[in-house]
Amino acid sequence: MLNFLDSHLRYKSGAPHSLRHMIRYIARATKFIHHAIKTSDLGLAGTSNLFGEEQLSLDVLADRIIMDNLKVSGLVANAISEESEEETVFEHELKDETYSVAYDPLDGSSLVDTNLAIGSIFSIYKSGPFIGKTGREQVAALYAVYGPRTTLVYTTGKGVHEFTLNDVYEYSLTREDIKISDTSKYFAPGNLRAAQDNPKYKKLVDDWMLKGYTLRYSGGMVPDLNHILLKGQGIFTYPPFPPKYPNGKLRLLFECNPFAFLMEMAGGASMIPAVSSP
Ligand code: AFP
Repeated sequence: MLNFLDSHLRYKSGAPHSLRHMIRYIARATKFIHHAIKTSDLGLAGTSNLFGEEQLSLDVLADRIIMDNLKVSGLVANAISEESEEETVFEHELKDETYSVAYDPLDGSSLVDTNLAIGSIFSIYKSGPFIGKTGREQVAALYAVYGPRTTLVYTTGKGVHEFTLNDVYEYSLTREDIKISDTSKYFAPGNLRAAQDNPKYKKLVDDWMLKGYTLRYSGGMVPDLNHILLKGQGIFTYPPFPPKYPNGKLRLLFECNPFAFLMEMAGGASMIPAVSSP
């Protein structure tokens, strides 16, 4: 019985009713996105379907699916998507405890046309303005990976747990209490070209190669970090690359905070530079 997301949330997450309910709506959204990825004919922006109607690109579609689900949950006061970056404040009557949700609807969307794994990332706070919030204030973080299988990994601060979408569209527990060890043999060096201009980064990468670490890098943060989490070891980096990304490319609110929370809850460590993209 505890094998499904609903019951796991209820009996193992330690989360209040309102948060559990909201996570269920997020999981619901990821099922629609899974379906859209499997069935859409790529959905490249500006293309039209058989009936001549313009198609939404997958990232825009994913964004709408998530925003709609957050809205109907009735538990979200405000939400912000990496896709729009305009905060949406929900005006409906909020009765229970409410939340603020920051999300990246389809991270790695540039990989869609080549059929590499992609994902959605969610960072959840007690409701309030996003400005001034720190990652430490998150009450939950989760992500979905759309790969050969669709999986969902969540934490509410009590362990990190993985669920796999089965053929009747239920998330069923595949790994409970995922842990990361202190040692590593994998490295995922994002933005490797920065090593050309950054001697410290070059030294680090050389050191990993000299130690015989195995490279595991797809160019999608979600599957790359998911690999580290599920193998229980690994290092992921994404250093700055001026002038294009003087503070690195990854976004603190949408990508770094939720993954830092998940990694730390699994016993790993995260380091986010003091100055990072908002
Ligand atoms: P997209 O969503 O624009 O494809 O970016 C994905 C991503 O933010 C992250 O998933 C990767 O770690 C990173 O970009 C890779 O970026 P570069 O290929 O530009 O280094």
